[in-house]
Amino acid sequence: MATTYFGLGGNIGDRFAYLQDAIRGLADFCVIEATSRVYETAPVHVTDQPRFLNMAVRARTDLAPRTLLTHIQGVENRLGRVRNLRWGPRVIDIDILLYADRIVDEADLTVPHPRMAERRFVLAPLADIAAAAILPSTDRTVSDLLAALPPDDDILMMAESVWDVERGEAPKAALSG
Ligand code: A4P
Ligand code: MG
Repeated sequence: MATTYFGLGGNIGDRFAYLQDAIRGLADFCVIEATSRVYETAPVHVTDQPRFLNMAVRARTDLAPRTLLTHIQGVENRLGRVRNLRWGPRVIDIDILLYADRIVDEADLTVPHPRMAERRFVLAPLADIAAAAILPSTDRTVSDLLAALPPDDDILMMAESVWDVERGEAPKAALSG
């Protein structure tokens, strides 16, 4: 089995519930090993849209990267993801950030995720569960990359956890928004 890291984000509807539903969907074909804290982040690229909730997930899987991509797109579609504007509002986006120490460079799949090193909304949650992970083909860890970003205080920690890894379910405590 390979260890993989996912970045999750969404900015429409009950953002906590969509994160939890996404993890539940991932658990159908991955073993969920750890989940990060949840952060509220300012939208990047298309800035005139609601603020996002972002988090990261560590999982183990038997699926090859391309098959994994097909499966995560199935989860996005089941949760009602509509693809219109690139970088626009969405109920859930699931990106493959890292897959073992593999480099994948294909037309519709790039791993490590091509923009992750510049994005606090990716690196801050990822550092919660993978601070020492090294970006393949570099000698930089996730925490090195995070420390190299320009300062930005427009990121809020919103929840310690939205998933009980031991039980494989959302914790009872209510979260919404
Ligand atoms: N694709 C290629 N590599 C990957 C990968 N490693 N993981 C392809 C997942 N998908 C990958 O993605 C478009 C295509 O990327 C897919 O068909 C797949 O073949 P998409 O999810 O359909 O569209 P998208 O998410 O709008 O595009 P993209 O390029 O993935 O956008 P990003 O880079 O994910 O950015 N601001 C904040 N604060 N928080 C966010 O989460 N997200 C975005 C989207 C913009 N601004 C944001 C956030
Ligand atoms: Mg995406």
